[in-house]
Amino acid sequence: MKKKILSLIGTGLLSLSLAGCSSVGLSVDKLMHPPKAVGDKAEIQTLIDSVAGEGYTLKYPQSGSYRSAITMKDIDSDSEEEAIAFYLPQGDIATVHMLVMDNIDEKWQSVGNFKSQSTAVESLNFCDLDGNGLLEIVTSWKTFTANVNQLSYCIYEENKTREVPCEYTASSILWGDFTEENGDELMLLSLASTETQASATLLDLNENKSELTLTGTTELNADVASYASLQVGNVFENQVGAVIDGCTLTGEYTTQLLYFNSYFDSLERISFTEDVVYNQKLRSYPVMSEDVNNDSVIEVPSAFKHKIEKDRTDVAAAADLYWCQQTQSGTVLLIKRETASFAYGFTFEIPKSWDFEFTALTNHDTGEVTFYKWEKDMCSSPMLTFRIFDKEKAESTTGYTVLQETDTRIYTYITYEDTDLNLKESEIKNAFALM
Ligand SMILES: [Ca+2]
Ligand SMILES: [Ca+2]
Ligand SMILES: [Ca+2]
Ligand SMILES: [Ca+2]
Repeated sequence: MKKKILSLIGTGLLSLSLAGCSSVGLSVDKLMHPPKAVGDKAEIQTLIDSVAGEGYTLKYPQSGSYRSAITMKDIDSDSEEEAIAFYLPQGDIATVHMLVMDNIDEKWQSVGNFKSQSTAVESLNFCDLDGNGLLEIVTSWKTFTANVNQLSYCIYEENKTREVPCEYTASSILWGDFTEENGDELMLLSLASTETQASATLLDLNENKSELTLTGTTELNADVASYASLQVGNVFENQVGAVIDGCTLTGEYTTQLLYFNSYFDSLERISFTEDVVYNQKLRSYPVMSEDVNNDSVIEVPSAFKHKIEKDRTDVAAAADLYWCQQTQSGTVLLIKRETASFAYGFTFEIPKSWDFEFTALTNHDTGEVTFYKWEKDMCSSPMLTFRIFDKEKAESTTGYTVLQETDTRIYTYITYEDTDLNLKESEIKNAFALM
């Protein structure tokens, strides 16, 4: 949890605010793929100039992993990169072109030029639907309707790129081997809009590679207004699927788990129906699903506020997180419970030995998060205090045990006598993690 809980913040796309959330595309870790050699770069530029004509504009995909106007990628697995460029010819307003280029016999040349009916590129993606180890190009084009993007699907073979007819639209796309045979499938995710229902659709390529075929489809939660995090991974033991963390119009987060059921030959959504307190449908904290115990199954967080006495204003309740693993049968396994301080950016894993009620309260004036036993609807004895020292203030940490330091803060703790804390120093250190 420590690394990924707010991993999207670095991109500036996700706000800490509980009131609202922004949509994001796929991971943005590979934004730039510039040509390796200056010579190649210049040749590619010359080629685009000659194909696109005078006064064209380069266009940049607006989301996804590839955000350059010119993307370098080895599509056909020959260890040499091909180049893909998007441009709008001069005088046009709604026909962005996708130009595919390859270096054949020491010369960069056009191996496909496709004219869209779009003013902008949403994302450029590569997947392998026929499972031959060579990538296909899936482009998502913006339309005039928000969250409805037109898809195109191209195959590059024998120095030629050809387009396979594709009438599908999607808000976002994912791909992976969801059927666990015959290469990837493409998963189209659509948010509810004036034109579309909230749904997921699984597509594959037919045998003679002439059309995309429907492998499965399922309805999705129509209250989800944007996607906050999309992942492909194990949704329960030995079952790959899609984990969709979404944000509702009212600013709450919710998770949907999808997988392809080979027995019933259908795309299924796991319903969060088991009646246990921590099996939560909506959460107000921006915590995304993540594999928190490294067993390769992705856990879904439920996030609550800790208990606090009525009318208290000197302190605020910290977050109480339950990391849950869903199962095919609908039962839920509790994997880990943590207290999280979003204000100070740390988590503390709750030890199994705490079989009593407790709470964790934050005092922003003193920089402290304190765990108390909770009895008769109120805090009783304090057990453990994390104190976060601001380095700028240069206060003495004497009496506190230091856990970790960042550029601006020193994280420390103290314990109290005669409590049920029941933790050694090493256990406290192990349970503590920065986000
Ligand atoms: Ca290549
Ligand atoms: Ca392929
Ligand atoms: Ca497959
Ligand atoms: Ca896990």
